[in-house]
Formats: sequence, C-alpha cells, structure tokens
Amino acid sequence: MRSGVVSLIKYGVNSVNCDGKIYSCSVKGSLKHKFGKIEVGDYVEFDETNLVIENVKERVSKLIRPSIVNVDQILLVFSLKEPDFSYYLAFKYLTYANFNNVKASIVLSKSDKSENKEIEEIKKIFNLLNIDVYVTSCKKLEGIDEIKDIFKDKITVLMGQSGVGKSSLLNAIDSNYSRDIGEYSVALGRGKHQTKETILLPYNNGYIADTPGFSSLELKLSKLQIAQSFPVFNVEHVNCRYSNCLHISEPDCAIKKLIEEGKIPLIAYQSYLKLLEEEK
Ligand SMILES: Nc1nc2c(ncn2[C@@H]2O[C@H](COP(=O)(O)OP(=O)(O)O)[C@@H](O)[C@H]2O)c(=O)[nH]1
Ligand SMILES: [Mg+2]
Ligand SMILES: [Zn+2]
Repeated sequence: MRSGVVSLIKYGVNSVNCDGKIYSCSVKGSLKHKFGKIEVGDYVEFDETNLVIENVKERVSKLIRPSIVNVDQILLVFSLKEPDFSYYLAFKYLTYANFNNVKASIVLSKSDKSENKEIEEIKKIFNLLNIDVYVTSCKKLEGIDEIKDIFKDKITVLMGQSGVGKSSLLNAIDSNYSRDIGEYSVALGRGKHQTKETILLPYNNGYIADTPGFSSLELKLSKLQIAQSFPVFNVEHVNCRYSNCLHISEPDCAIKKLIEEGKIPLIAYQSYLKLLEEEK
C-alpha cells in the first residue's frame, strides 16, 4: 500500500500524487459506501498494482466551494483593478474562511494597475484587523518572492473571482505550472476560459490549489453565524451585553463602541451590515 494526496478529480478518475508521481486511481466500492465522496486534498492509501484507493485519512477541514479538504490556509486573491477591489467581497470571503475555521490572508494583485495610495489604504484597514496583506504584480514580477515562503509544508487554496489573476500568480511562482490564463472580459465582469477544476500543485513540501473561481459566492449562513464569523467580531475581548448580539442596535454593544473609538474600520462594519442584509 502507498500513500498520497488526491490532487485532481476529472471524469471520475482520482489523480493521486505520491512522492511527486501521479497515479490514476479508482475508489474501492466499500470505501465509497463507508466514507462517501473522495475530494481533492484527501490523504489516501492506494494499492499500487490495482490502482485502487482503499483508505482515507480523517479530514481536518472541508470547504464546499471550491470542493476541497484538508486546507491549512486560504489565500484570498483580489485584483486592485479589472475586476476592481471591493471591501464587501473581501469581508465576505474572510467571513467564509472564518466560518470554516481556516486562516486566510489577502493578496492584492495587479498592483501595476493601481496607485500606491489606494494600496496603502487597503493594507492599513486589514492590518488593523490582523490580516496579512501581500501585494503582487505578475506583469512587473513584483511581490512574488515575498509570498513564496507562506506555502511551505501547507495545503493553500487560492480563492477569488475569476479574472483576478490566480493562475497568473501560480505561473509567476513556478513557470512549470503552465496554468491557462483567461482574458478579463468587461462584458462578463469576469475572466473567460477560466480554470475548470480544482487542482493541487506541489510546492515547497506542500500544495497550492488553483480553483475555478466564481462570479458570486453565496455564504448561506444565518445572521448570527455571520456575526460570529465576521473578522474581528469574534475576538475574545468583545463583550456585548447579549451573547447573540448582531451588533445592530442592541444596548451595550461592544462592537459599536469599538467602531466609535476607531478601533474597527467603518468600512468593515458597513460591509458587515450589507452581508447581514443579504441573508434573509
Ligand atoms: N496588468 C496585470 N494583469 C494581470 C496580472 N495578473 C493577471 N493579469 C491578467 O488578468 C487576466 C486574468 O488572469 P488569470 O490568471 O487567468 O485569472 P484567474 O481567473 O483568477 O485565474 C489575464 O488577462 C491576465 O493577463 C497583473 O499582475 N497585472
Ligand atoms: Mg484561473
Ligand atoms: Zn454587539
């Protein structure tokens, strides 16, 4: 028996990466019944002769969109332009990551298309919330070396709308990946010819996942789940009068106080209210 990681699932075939070699495996019938669907990111044991997956290790995390398991961290990619940066979207993805208990950092891509002033402004807001921000340009090859270290020993997922430059970033990190690059389409408001499947690419003793990306992400969370997963609203020192406080107009709301004191940026709170409005 050999062990490896499921790195791609296409046409019902599971590509298992084992010491850098790819084995195309099927799944043992009884395992399917017992365990359910195998996902990209699953650590499996397979029979090298029959090419059949016989065991799956317990998962540490599971994301639904993109469908991937055992993720150690999420790298949220937002382009500064085309598509334009949106705080609302950034906070939406951060809430999604928090809800799934996966650490998230931000990449601001296409820095060559933006002004320094705008970049500094965005960085300041997220740094205030203890969220790491990396700034990259694949066109000018800037900021690429700075993010290489964070992938070591981990499964990292690149997430973001299509067209923000996820595949371009991967190619800049390692040109051997040869990921397909889509053109950003103004009419569609997203990239065309985008990545179709989630795939794990080996890097620095870990893996980076390129994902299809999507034009919209539905959180499908209740208002209270959003309140509890929204970045900085879930820190320990926040002590609202009610434990189920939605931080709207409840008395003795610690969040409202932190906003008044300037410790939580107003734009974060506005994005939060917009997220709440969306979930009926
Ligand atoms: N100016 C500029 N364009 C970029 C940069 N990175 C990606 N792009 C362009 O953005 C478009 C979408 O890129 P792609 O990597 O396919 O995005 P993905 O859908 O997130 O994988 C392509 O036209 C790229 O050439 C960058 O750093 N600067
Ligand atoms: Mg892509
Ligand atoms: Zn509150």
